[in-house]
Amino acid sequence: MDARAGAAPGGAIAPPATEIPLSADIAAVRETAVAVLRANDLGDITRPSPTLYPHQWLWDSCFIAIGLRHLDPARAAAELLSLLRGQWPGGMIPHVIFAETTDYYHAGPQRWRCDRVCTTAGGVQSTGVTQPPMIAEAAVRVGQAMSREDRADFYRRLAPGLVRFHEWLYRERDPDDTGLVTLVHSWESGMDNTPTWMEMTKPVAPRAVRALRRINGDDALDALRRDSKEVPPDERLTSADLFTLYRIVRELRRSRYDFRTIRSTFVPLVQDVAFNAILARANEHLETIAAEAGVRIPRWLSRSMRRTRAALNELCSDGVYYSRNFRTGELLRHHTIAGFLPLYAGVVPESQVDDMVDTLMSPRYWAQYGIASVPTDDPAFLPRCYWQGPVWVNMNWLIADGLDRYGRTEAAAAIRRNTLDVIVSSGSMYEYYSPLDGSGAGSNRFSWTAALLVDMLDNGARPTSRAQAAIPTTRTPA
Ligand code: 9WN
Repeated sequence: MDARAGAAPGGAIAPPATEIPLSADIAAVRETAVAVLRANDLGDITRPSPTLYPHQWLWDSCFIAIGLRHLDPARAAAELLSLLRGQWPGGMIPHVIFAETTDYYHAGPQRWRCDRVCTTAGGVQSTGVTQPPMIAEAAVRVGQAMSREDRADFYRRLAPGLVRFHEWLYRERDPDDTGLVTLVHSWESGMDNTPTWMEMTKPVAPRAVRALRRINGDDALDALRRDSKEVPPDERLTSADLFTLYRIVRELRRSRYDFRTIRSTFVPLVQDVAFNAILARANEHLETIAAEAGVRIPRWLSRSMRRTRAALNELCSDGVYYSRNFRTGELLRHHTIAGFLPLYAGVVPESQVDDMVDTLMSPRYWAQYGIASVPTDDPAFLPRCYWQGPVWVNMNWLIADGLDRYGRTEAAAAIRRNTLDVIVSSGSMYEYYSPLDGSGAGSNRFSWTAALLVDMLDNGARPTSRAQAAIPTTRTPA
């Protein structure tokens, strides 16, 4: 059942910030956020963080554009249009488009070698997989901040590539017309080491990793990785998991990044619930953008897009949404933040919404600071480890947006307030935060945290006075 009829219309910009003045302290935190965005700006792309992530990431650029629209709508539009530079002739928009920099990234072009094995954008280096299709959402938000003429021009430039991207998603990744697209790597989900994906990848660990695991010697691998120089290793995924992800990239490369070939390999294949929920919402926005730009959506694509909404509800069991193993059809029964994204898609039946909100607001997900990416009572919960427990600002933003459209505006406001509290009391733009004590973790000076903070503040959300009192006097410089 589709609950959209009962949901409030989405996408409108909330009351302008000018209506609710910022206190000096909050204005200073906003300035820190703006400085982070400026420092990470490489021209028409923004890197997610200055050290750990020196290139352009697909969904990062979308969240970044959502914040940048308040500062400079034209620059925000450029951020999204620049994603098309990396679009492959078949339509895929890669998860990372490599910038011309010698800065180190642990999964750089040499791991993918896309140019050598298939036809890519040419002249632009990228990875061979994609990431959650947030472009249409970001484009609509940016469009709202533009004049009618500028928006029409922006949409005309974006729409043809965006339609081709959605065509690729269905043609390449849903060849059986299930309505759900299938992911071939956890990096495509954006939630790299979430327990769901780790359950799927563990069995295909490289032989050496499995051997070391048997003798509890996986720590030996730590010396071989370089992504944990900026961030303590226990805030990132384990070395064993990381080397497994590298192995999967190798296999994808051998398959020339072609789904029909990948299907016959050992690569784990997942119909990821969060990715498909984001796609369902993106499809709605794509229709708006295409109509305004005068670009036709092929009939077959419209049919596939419609199927996604219904298919998402096949992923629900006893009121909980899960991802599904594409090969076996089994639900991957891990409770994680991904299971709440159907609220963002607007596909949760009205009768189920309050139960889901109660779960979100319960101490399982909402400890001191919500929302934990893995429930705090789950054996896999680690408060500062990446996608295995920390609060992520983009997840909170998406869920709050969905709740608004369901008319659960108080819950949405509580999530935004709480998100602002956690950022503001740290005083810095961390990649993620512990739900237990609000301490920042992962990379600092992280762009989407900064951008979404600006977006929430400029749309009128405010932290509590408790958080303002906790603002540190010394902040990490941008
Ligand atoms: C791999 C850039 C990206 C985010 C992902 C996050 C992390 C990359 C990594 O950083 O993943 O794509 O090297 O760890 O998990 O969501 O897009 O910020």
